[in-house]
Amino acid sequence: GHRSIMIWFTGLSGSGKSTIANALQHKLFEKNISVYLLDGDNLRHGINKNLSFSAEDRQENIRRTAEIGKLFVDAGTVVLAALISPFEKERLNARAIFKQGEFIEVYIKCPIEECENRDPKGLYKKARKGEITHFTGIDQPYEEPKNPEIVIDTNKLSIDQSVEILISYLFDKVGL
Ligand code: GGZ
Repeated sequence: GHRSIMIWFTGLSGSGKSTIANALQHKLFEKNISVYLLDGDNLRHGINKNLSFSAEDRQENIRRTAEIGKLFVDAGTVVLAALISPFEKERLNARAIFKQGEFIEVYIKCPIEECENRDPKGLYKKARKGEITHFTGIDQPYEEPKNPEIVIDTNKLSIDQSVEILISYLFDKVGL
């Protein structure tokens, strides 16, 4: 057996949350760890499809994802959650659902200029043109985490390097 924990990724759109969470999921899977990825963008097609990008609905998005994650953790799974989760208060509420040491916040840090350069889905371009509103970093805030367990700077680190940092932390510090 192994410990079950929530690893919560926060960061701007295009910062690399989903990519890194996916790569980490595969690495853990290879090590025979029971792991499940809750990706904000995917959940918004199913259980969270009634939610918009208003501050209120993001709050509910974060709450539901944390509660679902808690169920998986109780069932013995390592859960990876990849959500922009832009508000510190809501991230702290998510953390509070879990036991001490069970919630690991990973800040996927990347300057907005770089995220906007990457713009993999063309969303920043649309937001600049006003075609989509309430876009994080453009016309809605992103509050940087104050006390994340880990900060990963994707402007400086490759995906492989980022995953290595996470794997070391999980096995050496968390004792997964
Ligand atoms: C932010 C938006 C928006 C707006 C659509 N603001 O980078 P992506 O495309 O693939 O992932 C983003 C996703 C954000 O959903 P989350 O559930 O992670 O957000 S939150 O935690 O704040 O509730 C982005 C896309 O949806 N997207 N419109 N206006 N991101």
